[in-house]
Amino acid sequence: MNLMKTLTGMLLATAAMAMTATACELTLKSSDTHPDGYPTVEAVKHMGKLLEERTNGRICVEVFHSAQLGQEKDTIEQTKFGVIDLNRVSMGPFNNLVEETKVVSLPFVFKGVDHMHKVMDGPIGEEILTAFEPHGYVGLAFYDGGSRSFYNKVKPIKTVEDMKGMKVRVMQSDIFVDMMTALGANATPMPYGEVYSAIQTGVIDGAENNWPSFESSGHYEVAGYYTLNEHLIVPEVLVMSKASWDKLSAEDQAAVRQAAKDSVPVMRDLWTAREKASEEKVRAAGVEIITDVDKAPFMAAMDSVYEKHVTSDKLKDLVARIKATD
Ligand code: GTR
Repeated sequence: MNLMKTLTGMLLATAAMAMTATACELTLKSSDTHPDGYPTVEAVKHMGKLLEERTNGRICVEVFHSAQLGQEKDTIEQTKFGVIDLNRVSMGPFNNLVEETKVVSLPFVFKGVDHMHKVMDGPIGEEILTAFEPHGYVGLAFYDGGSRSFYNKVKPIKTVEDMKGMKVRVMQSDIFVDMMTALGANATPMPYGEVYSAIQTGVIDGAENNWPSFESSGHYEVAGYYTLNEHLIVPEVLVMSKASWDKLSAEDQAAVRQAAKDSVPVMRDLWTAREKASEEKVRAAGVEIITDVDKAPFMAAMDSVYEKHVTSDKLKDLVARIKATD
């Protein structure tokens, strides 16, 4: 009996020790608007796994997906104050806060996804990551956001003229509002989470996004026309709250940065696969996909957007360097 007691006691003590050894001293709270399984969500989970391994279980990441912590614009504010530690968002909602993010949110600024990768993986990308810091964020890594195209519930859009008078939701950034106005449409800035019912009830006619978001949000169920005009390639960003960052040792900061960087190739593979799967799902659902679009008139209409938003020497220089990257 005594032996049993001693053995049980020993086992319990070992279990408790094992638990202490693996228990996270710090759990970083991370926000994402997308559902579980979405490439960005999985990439941040992967980053967390790497970080946990590399800090011997001291630092962990918990991803709150599906906008559990709020819509992007609100979570960006909460991140500034350290209520949220990590945040994976589009660059769009950062435009009005960090002006350098505007240059990679301009319509048709990238020639394609490969061009975007080249720019974001190089010195311009580094400069943009650094630009977050004075605003209370630490830029950690860029993720893919594919090409964004228009979808709506009214008619197949084939030309710029077809955009006239259409009520289209955009992300909450002045660039996108001006982009729609330049195309003759009525822009409605609105949080992502409100778009489905806004299309369904006819508050708006449509919106614009990439294949995975069009599919995972269910917008394809209420907007039956998708025009592949690919007006935007907006990279996504993973930021950390500067307030949370400052609490870490230099060594742990380096570990966070490295784990974030190492999640990028994983994200890109997941993204490629998801784009294909989402396209298949949307096509199978019977959405009319308009591919015979002449992009030139859409591009030509963007001059006024560049004139209005690319005003400082800093932004002019960045845009010129993006265009010169090949
Ligand atoms: C998605 C992006 C989200 C969000 C959304 C939107 O493509 O991944 O971060 O910005 O678009 O349109 O609001």
